[in-house]
Formats: sequence, structure tokens, C-alpha cells
Amino acid sequence: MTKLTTMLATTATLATMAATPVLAETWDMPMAYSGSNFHSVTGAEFGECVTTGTGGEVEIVTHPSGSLFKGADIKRAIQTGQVNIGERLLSGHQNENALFGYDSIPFLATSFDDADMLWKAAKPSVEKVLADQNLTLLYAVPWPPQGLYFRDEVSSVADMKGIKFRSYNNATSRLAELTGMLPVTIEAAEISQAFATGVADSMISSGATGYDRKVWESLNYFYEVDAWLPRNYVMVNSDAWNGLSDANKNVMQGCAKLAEYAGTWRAKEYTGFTLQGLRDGGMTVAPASDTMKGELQEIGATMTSEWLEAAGDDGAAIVDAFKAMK
Ligand code: PCA
Repeated sequence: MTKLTTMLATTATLATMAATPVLAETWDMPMAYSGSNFHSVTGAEFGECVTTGTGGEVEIVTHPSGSLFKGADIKRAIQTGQVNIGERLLSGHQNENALFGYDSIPFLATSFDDADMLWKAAKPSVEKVLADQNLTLLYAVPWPPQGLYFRDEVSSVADMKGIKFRSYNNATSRLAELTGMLPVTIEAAEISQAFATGVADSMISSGATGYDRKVWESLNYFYEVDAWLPRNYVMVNSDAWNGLSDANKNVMQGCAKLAEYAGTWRAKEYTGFTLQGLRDGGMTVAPASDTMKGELQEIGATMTSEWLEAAGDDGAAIVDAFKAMK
């Protein structure tokens, strides 16, 4: 070959190499809540951001409504590498580690701003616990404030006695016990059915979840108690994370920041919108009576001391750091 043809051949080989795509990976992302829920919408946008940003090297495909794994199974699926990424309400794992329940302490952080400060205070400890479980945290988005749903009117804790209560974590089960109700744990994806069939007649949750699940078909009252604002967390299996190129890690972290911002904004917008949706569906939406509020505050104080006892020094440090920020 002449010098020129050798050069041309080499250039052609290099061009082919450059055009050969790096092997693309598909990451399935299980999510527990319905596709129309704002967390799921945010997750889908996050997935598109990563897919585009990595030039298709990492394609994220979301699976909402608990269709790939149910809420309770998502964390384990990520930990064990059955999937590389997923979203979960971390307080659902409070029985594993009390720290996971830091965002469900009644009346500690009752507004978006306070919940944000509490998250800043808790984040380093939560990230450490997750890292020990082979999980890397990407982003977290709050739910709107938690209020009480009932089929029938309730004006004091005495009225709650014996009512079947749908719970979604330890804190909600404990709240039921302390108010004399009967807790039954049910995933959000299944609550419409549970209320329609009388398996449960009440719950604590956001206006958003009641709206998504059209609970006005069965329940009639929503009392705004603003008990806490729990979060959903998007986590990655740490082995999968470590296997990414630095460039792709940067893309994912950038997309995660955008998702956290957009998701939080949506949660705020959705608060008023969904409460109006409950009203339009025929429900009475109102603040709790002063008696009920006072009684719930007392129960909240009991639950706070129980949590502090379970969460030890790390828990106390989170609450102290939060109070120092306020
Ligand atoms: N909705 C979720 C958790 C908190 C919320 O507002 C649920 O009810 O399962």
C-alpha cells in the first residue's frame, strides 16, 4: 500500500471506531405510584433526561403503579441488583432502621420549607445508612402535607375508635393504635379497592394520593392536619453506580438535581389543586377541629419521643440540626 492509501485506511478504521456506539444499557426503574402521580411523571422525565444526556448509553425505562415490583419490594430489588434503579417511600422501611422514619414524625416539619430543612439535616445520615446497604441516593421529592381521611364525620379522637385505618408505614400504624383505630397496611395502588370494599374506612395521606385514587367514590371527609411531609427516594444499586463512566455519573446527577427541583415544585402546585379536586368530587375538606388538633398534638409528642428513643444519637442529631436551622 502506498503511504496515502495506508493513511486513508487508518482514518477509515478510526472513523468506524468512533461511530461504533458504546454498548447501551437499559435500566428498568420500578416506581410504586400510578403513572399520572407527580412522582411518576417526574421519574419519567428524569429517565428521558438520562437517556438523552448519556446519548443512549444508559436508557432508563420507568415502570409505575408497582407493575414491575410492588412498593414494599422495590428497595430489596435494587439492593440485590434485580434492577439498577428505583423509587421508594423510604419510611416504609422504618422497621429496618428508625432513621428511615425521620420524615414521618408528627408535627415536627409541617410545611414544605420545614420539610426541606429537615431533609438537609437528615440527608448525610440517611445517605450513610443507604451506602451500607449498597444503595446510592440520587434524589428525593416530598409528598404534600398529610391529612386524615374518613368515610364519616369525626370531630375528636374518641370518634375514631374502632375505625379500620389504611397505613403505609410504621408511623401511620402507630398513629392508628394511639387513636384507637385498627391499622391495615395497604399499598397506594390498592386503596381504591380497599375503600370500596370496606377493608378500610380511613387513612392519613396527602390530597394528592386521595385525588389520584379518586377516594371520593368511598370517603367523604378530609381533615387538613399537616402532620408531616414524607418523601420518595430514587436510589441506585451502588455496584451499578460504580460501573458508570464519570461522564454518565455527571449526567445522572445533573438530571437528579433537575428532577428534585421539578418534583418539589409539582408537589407544591399539586397541594391546592388536589384538595380542590377532592371538593369537586364531593368531599368535605376542612381543617381539623381544635379538640382534634390538640389531641393529635399529644399523640404526636408520644410518637416523637418513641422515635427519638429508637433512632438514638443519630436521630437526636437530626432533630437538633433541624431546630438550629429554623
Ligand atoms: N401518599 C403515599 C405516601 C404519602 C402520600 O401522600 C401513600 O399514601 O401511600
